[in-house]
This record gives sequence, structure tokens and C-alpha cells, in this order.
Amino acid sequence: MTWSSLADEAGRILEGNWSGGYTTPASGLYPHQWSWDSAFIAIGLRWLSASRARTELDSLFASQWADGRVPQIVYDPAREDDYQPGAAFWDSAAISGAPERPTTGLVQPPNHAVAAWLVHTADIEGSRQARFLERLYPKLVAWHQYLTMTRVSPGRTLAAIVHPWESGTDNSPLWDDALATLPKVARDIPRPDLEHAGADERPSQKEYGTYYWLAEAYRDQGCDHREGQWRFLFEDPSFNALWSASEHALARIATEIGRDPVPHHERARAVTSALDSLYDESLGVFVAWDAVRHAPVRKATVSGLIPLLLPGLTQADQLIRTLRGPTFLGDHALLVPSYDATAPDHDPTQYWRGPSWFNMTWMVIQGLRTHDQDALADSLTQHFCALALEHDFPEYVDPWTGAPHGARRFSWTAALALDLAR
Ligand code: 9YW
Repeated sequence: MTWSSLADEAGRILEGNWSGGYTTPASGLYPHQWSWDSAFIAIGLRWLSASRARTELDSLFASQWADGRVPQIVYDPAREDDYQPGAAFWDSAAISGAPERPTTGLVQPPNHAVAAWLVHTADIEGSRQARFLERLYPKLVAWHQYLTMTRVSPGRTLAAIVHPWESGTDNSPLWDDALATLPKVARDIPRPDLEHAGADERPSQKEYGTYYWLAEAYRDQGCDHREGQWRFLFEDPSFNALWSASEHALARIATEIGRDPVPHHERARAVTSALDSLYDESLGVFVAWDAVRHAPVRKATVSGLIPLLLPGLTQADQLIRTLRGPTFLGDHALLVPSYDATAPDHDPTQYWRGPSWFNMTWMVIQGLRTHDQDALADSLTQHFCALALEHDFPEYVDPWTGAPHGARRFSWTAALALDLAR
């Protein structure tokens, strides 16, 4: 592998998945714009075309809701039949405060300010000329304000997700017990995704039954979980670590455009210190907090390693020990498994229940660099780039054999490989 062949191929993939204003995650399986994908994509795209990377984020924020939320998916109406649930399911036009383009009412992890800052640093001159940060800053502030006002329960500091899709780690074992208590929709659910990936590589029909039930309930109460007793509410470590990292990035952005960085530093510190309550000493990782049952979900997933991104994290040494140990990389894993390698229900080929995902390993690499662990960061980077190139930039891989699964020519795999190959 040479870095230039990797960069050339990654560039072709991002070109192929470019829709004119944004990049789809994968041409067949995911034909719309996804929120946290766009941020990861912009991070790589900045090395190909900083202006396109700016457009990627601008186009996502053009569909921000009046309450500040950045929707999980912005739909391309021309591809309505190609992904479910589609725009017709959400009918966002009927909800007050929704944007012009159809979107879902859910959100995804808040990695956008991190991306905006990185895009800016790749072309400071162009960014200043385009007034990119001036334009995006108030929108990013409104997005984080939505999290504070709507997703933080009284007396808490961390933001909660209201649906597994919001975690970005859809069928993670973290959600199993809560989902088992929920109803499923009775009708047949269309699964156009199964035309592009094997059924054993996607969430099951049973999981989809509950996802739909929960999404319908959320939609039917106007996309606000605070009406009544919402039955799925989790504080996820990765979601909140990204929020804190994004507040640090917002502080840099504020300074760059002559605004006050202090509130952002304060929020970042508050979220980081609130994450302490999710740290599980005996597992050596952060776990999710079930805010309905008021109990932690004691399972080790890659989500629990993502707080490594945060400077000054008091548990950094223990997290790195856990990462190197049998739960994750210990048994010669090439990339970071998404779920505890020692768990009896670990499945190295099943979506978020074992395989390694490139975005997660990219964040772990950034975290290792933050905590001066360059040797391990370098070795993960080598595996990352080699596997991406060898297997046509897959969506995810078996952590030990590197065998590819899910979509190929997957945009964030290409974008983040490009970023690491710099
Ligand atoms: C789905 C687009 C999305 C990602 C998620 C991932 C998957 C959608 O694809 O969810 O249909 O399963 O879990 O993180 O944003 O790439």
C-alpha cells in the first residue's frame, strides 16, 4: 500500500458518493444525508477540497430545526423508496419548526463542531474569506443549546438519547434489555436495506419492529420525548464525549471569530466531569446510564472508550489499559471491536455487536494521540489504512481477520482513511 494510492481511491469514493451538496454514506444502502456521517466525511474531505467540506456542513445545517436540533437524516425526496423509514414516515412538514427539506425528527451524536474546526484549520484563508465559522457558530450553539434544554433531564448534566438510532451504534448490546421491554409494530416493515447487505449483517426484523414502534411513538408526540413517560432514555458515553469535545472545539471557534470561549470551556468541563458517573471501575470503561430505570448498563462497548478524546480525562490510563487488554485489542485485534471480545454474545460479523467500525477506531486514535500514546495510535493507523484499501473501504470489518462486512466504498471509511494518511 502506498499513501498516494490510498488517497486516490478514497478521493474517487468521495467523488462518487457526492450528490452535489453533500456526500451520501454509501450509494445503495444509505442514499440520503446522515448527520454524524457528514461531519466525519467533512474531516476527510477537507484534504481534497476544503470548500466542498464547508458545503458538506453548510448543507446539513441548512436543515436544522427551529429548536436547534440537527436531524439524523436529511432526505433526498427522489430516493424515497430506497431507504426505510423514509420521508413519508416522518412527514416532518407537518411538525412546526421543521425545515423545508424532509428530515427525521431524531438526532445523531454531536461531532459537528469538531468537524467545523478541523475543516477551518485545513484552509484558514479560504474559511475566513467564506466567513465559514461566523456562519456556522450560531447554528452550532443552537444545536448544543437544544441538547442542554431538551435532552438533559432535571438534575442531570449529560444529554440523553431517545432512540437507539440516535447513538449511531444502532443495535449495540447496550440497548438490548430496554428494547426487550418495548412493543413491536405488528405490520410488515419494508427492508430495502436488505437489497444491499446480507440479513446477517443488518439489525434483525425483530429489532426493526421495536425501532419502528419507538420512532412512531416519538413522531406521534411531535418529536418531543418530554410528553408523558418516555420509555427509552440513555446517557451514552460516546454521544456525551463528542458533545464535550465539540464544546472544546466551539471554544476555539469562538476565539477565532472574537466571541467569548468561556461558556464553552465551562460546558466541556461540566460534561467531562459528569461522565465520571458513567465510569465502571471493574470493567475499566464508561458505560451507558439507563435514565428510565436509573441504573447503569454494565457492558463494555467501544462507545465507552470514546471519552479518551477528552483532554485531562482522569480515567485515561485505565481506559488505555482496557483498550490493550482482552476486552478489546488484547487478542491481536487489528481494529477496535465494537463490543467486549470476551462476552459470550460477541459476534465479530454482526453490525454493532462485535465488528470494528472505522469511525470508532479513528476516534480512539485521536484519543490515544491526546494522551501521548503515539505508538499504539500509529499501529492502529497502519491497520486502518491497510484494511480500508485492501477491502474497498468497507462499512465495518471482523476485528481479527479484517474480513469486510456491510456496505463497500463507504464514505466515512474513505474520508477518515484520507485524514489518517495525511
Ligand atoms: C441504518 C449511515 C448510518 C450511520 C449509523 C449506522 C447506520 C443506519 O448507518 O445506521 O440504517 O442502520 O449505524 O451510525 O450514521 O452511515
